[in-house]
Amino acid sequence: MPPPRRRPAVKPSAGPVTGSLPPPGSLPGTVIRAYGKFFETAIDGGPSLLSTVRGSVRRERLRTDLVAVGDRVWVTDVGEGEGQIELVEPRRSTLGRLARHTSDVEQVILANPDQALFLFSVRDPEPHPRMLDRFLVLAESRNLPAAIGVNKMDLDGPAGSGSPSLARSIFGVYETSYPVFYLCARTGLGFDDLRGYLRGRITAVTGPSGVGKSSLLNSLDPEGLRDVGVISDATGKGRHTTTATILRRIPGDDATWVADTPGIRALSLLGISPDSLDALFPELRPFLGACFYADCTHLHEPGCPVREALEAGSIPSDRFESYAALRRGESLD
Ligand SMILES: Nc1nc2c(ncn2[C@@H]2O[C@H](COP(=O)(O)OP(=O)(O)OP(=O)(O)O)[C@@H](O)[C@H]2O)c(=O)[nH]1
Ligand SMILES: [Mg+2]
Ligand SMILES: [Zn+2]
Repeated sequence: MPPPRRRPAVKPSAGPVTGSLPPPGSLPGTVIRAYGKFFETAIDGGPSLLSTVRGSVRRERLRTDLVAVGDRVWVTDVGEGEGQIELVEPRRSTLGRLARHTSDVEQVILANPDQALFLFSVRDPEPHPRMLDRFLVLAESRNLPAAIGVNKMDLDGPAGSGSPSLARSIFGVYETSYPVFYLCARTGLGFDDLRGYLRGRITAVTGPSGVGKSSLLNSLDPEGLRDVGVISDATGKGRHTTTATILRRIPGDDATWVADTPGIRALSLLGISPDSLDALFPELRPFLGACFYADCTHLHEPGCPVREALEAGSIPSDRFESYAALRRGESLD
C-alpha cells in the first residue's frame, strides 16, 4: 500500500492570490532555480524547499511568466523538503527576452534584478559590441543600472590600430557611461572591483554563450556548483551549457545575489518606441532637446546638435551607428 499523501500543514486559501495577503503560516522566500513545474525556493534565513505552484496562482498569471527565478514568493512548508508556492509578489523589475515562437510573449530571465552585468570576452568568442548596445538599451529602458564585464583578459593582445589592448580598444568607449570591469575568471583579475559592484545587490549576469559567465561566478564562489562548458575548437563558438537561470548567494553575505543565465543572443526590446531611443543612449542625452525639429530623429535633419556633436567627435561613432540602426528599425543581430 502506498504511504498516505502528506497533507499541507496549512489549509490552502481560496480567492485571488497575487497581491493579496500571504496565507497564515506561509514563509517568505526567493525562487533560485526552476525545473519545469518545480521551483527551488530559498526560504529567508532557512532551508531550500522544492516547491510546486498552487492552482490559484497558476490561473492568475500568464503561463510563460507564472513564476520565475528571482521572484519573491510565500511558501507553505509541506514537509520532506517540499513546499507549495501560495503567492507571488509583484515584480519590481524583470530582465527578459522573447520566447522563441511567439513574438509578443516575454520570457523572464530574472525577476527583480537590481542591476545587470553584461559579460563579453576579448576572444573566443569574439566580442559583439552592437549586441552589447542592444543589451544596454534594454537596461536603460527598464531603469536597470548596467555594467560591462570583459572576460578572458588573459587572451588580450595588441589591437590592429596600434593600441596595446584589444579589449580597451573595443570597450574603452563605454567607460564614460558605464562601469567596465576587465576580468579574467582564471586569474581573478578585476575581482576586487567586481565584488564591490556586486555587494548587497541582486545582479543578473548575462551575455553570449561561451564568454565565461559560469566560470566567473564559479571563481567568485568556488563552493557553488555551476556548469562550465568547453569551447568547441572547430567552430570557436561557446558550447551552450547553462540551460536555466540559477540564482546564488555569495557566501558570507546574505544580501548579495548573482544570477548565472543561459547564453543569450538577444534580449527583448519590446515596447521601446523609436522616438524614445535617443534618450536610452547616455552619450546622446546631453545634446537632446535643442534640435530645430521637435521630432528630430538626428539621422538627417538640419539644425541638429546631436549630429553636430557626432561630427565634432563628442559622440562615439560606433554608438551612434547602433542608435541609428535601431532608429531605422534594423535588427542589430
Ligand atoms: N582563457 C580563458 N578562458 C576562459 C575564461 N573564463 C572562462 N573560460 C573558458 O570559456 C569556456 C566557456 O566558459 P563558460 O563559463 O561555460 O561560459 P558561459 O558564458 O557560462 O557559457 P553558456 O553557459 O553557454 O552561456 C570554458 O572553456 C572556460 O574554461 C578566462 O578568463 N580565460
Ligand atoms: Mg554558463
Ligand atoms: Zn536632432
